[in-house]
Formats: sequence, structure tokens, C-alpha cells
Amino acid sequence: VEVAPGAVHVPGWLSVERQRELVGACRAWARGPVPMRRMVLPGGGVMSVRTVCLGWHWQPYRYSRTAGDVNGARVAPFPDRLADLGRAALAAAYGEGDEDGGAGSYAPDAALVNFYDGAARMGMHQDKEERSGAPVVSLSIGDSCVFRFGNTVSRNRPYTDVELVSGDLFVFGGPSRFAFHGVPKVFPGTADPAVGLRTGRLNITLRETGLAS
Ligand code: MD3
Ligand code: FE
Repeated sequence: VEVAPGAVHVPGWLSVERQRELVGACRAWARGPVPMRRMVLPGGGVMSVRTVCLGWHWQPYRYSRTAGDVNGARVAPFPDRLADLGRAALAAAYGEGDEDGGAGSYAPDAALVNFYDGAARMGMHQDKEERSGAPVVSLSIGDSCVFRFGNTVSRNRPYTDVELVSGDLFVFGGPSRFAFHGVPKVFPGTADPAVGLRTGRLNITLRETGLAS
């Protein structure tokens, strides 16, 4: 379902088995070398979402290889199988075409793994630290949420609210890549217990940073 130009929602893309595997992987990634934590914004505010990064560490608002804001450790490497998953996701959303910028040449090198408890929210923002216009791949697991997809001009209306359910894929490319977006609400207790998350929502986003080495 194309929600806006370049923004494609593929409900139920991940099998329950694949979701279970990803939940297990997220549990391991959350333990370190850089533990999952609530990010502190430059103004001192603390985010309600908990985040751990792979490949590149993101701290508001820049990428680095080490987590100077957490424990100084080097971030875990970006797993090859997440790059494969990202290419499969692009092929599912946009088709198998081998045109320039097609799925086969997608080379994500950073993942942000976000965990939402029932009270967590993410305010409207743009992701613009990447030096690449390549699409962002988003995978949702666990509790459902309201995802708010906005415009490229401001965090305010017009926007479209979409319910994201466990297993859903969302790809943001083209003109949608720099749209404002956020998560105003999570619905606690809506997850299928079979995915292995008792409560809460996981979101895995894959990105090309465009940064060297
Ligand atoms: C549209 N995550 O990690 S996923 C984020 O559900 C983030 O945790 C939300 O926003 C979450 O930055 C929303 C959907 C998403 C992710 C990245 C995007 C939409 C995007 C980047 C550009 C445009
Ligand atoms: Fe974002």
C-alpha cells in the first residue's frame, strides 16, 4: 500500500517465525556492548523510547562508532543478515527491478532498534543525519501502534495516521525519506504471544548512513 510517494506499507511481511528470531536477536543486541538505553536529548530531555544501535551509534543528532553518551564502547557490527533482510524488504515494497537504486544495490550499514513500553511515544521528527538518500526500512514487532506520517515542511498537519501491527514492513524512500514522522500511541497487550514479546513494541529501522569506513 503506497501511503505517499515512496512510502510503502506491507502488512504482515514478516512471518511469526522470523519475528521470533528477531525478538531473540534484539534481546542479545540490547545487552551490549552498548546497552539499550533511553536517549538524552541535547536540551536534557529523556526519550521514553529505549534504543540500541548496530553498525553506527546514533546519539541525538549524529552518528559515531563509539557510544560517548552511554559507556564509551564501540558499537556492535552491522550484521550481514540484516543487510540481506533490508534488500528483501525493498524488493517486497518496490518490486525486484534492477534499476539504479534498486533493491540489489541497497547496502544499509546502521540499524536503530527501538523498544516502546505502553507509555512510550516518539515525537514528530525527521531523520536527516544520514548522508544518503537511500530508503529507510522499518520493521514492527509486538504491540500495535499508531504511526503518524507527515509532510516534509513541518511537524504539523497534514499527516496520515497508520496502524502498524506486528510483522508489518514500512519502506520510506524517494520524497518520503525526509518526511516528519512519529509514534503518538502504542496499544499495550495487542501483541501475539507467539512472537515472544510479553509486552511492548520493537521497531527495527535499517539505514544507509553514507558515512565512510
Ligand atoms: C520515515 N522510528 O527510529 S518507524 C526512528 O516506530 C523512528 O520506532 C519510529 O522514527 C518507530 O527514527 C518510526 C518508521 C520510520 C523510521 C524512519 C524514517 C519512518 C521514517 C525515516 C524517514 C522517514
Ligand atoms: Fe525517525
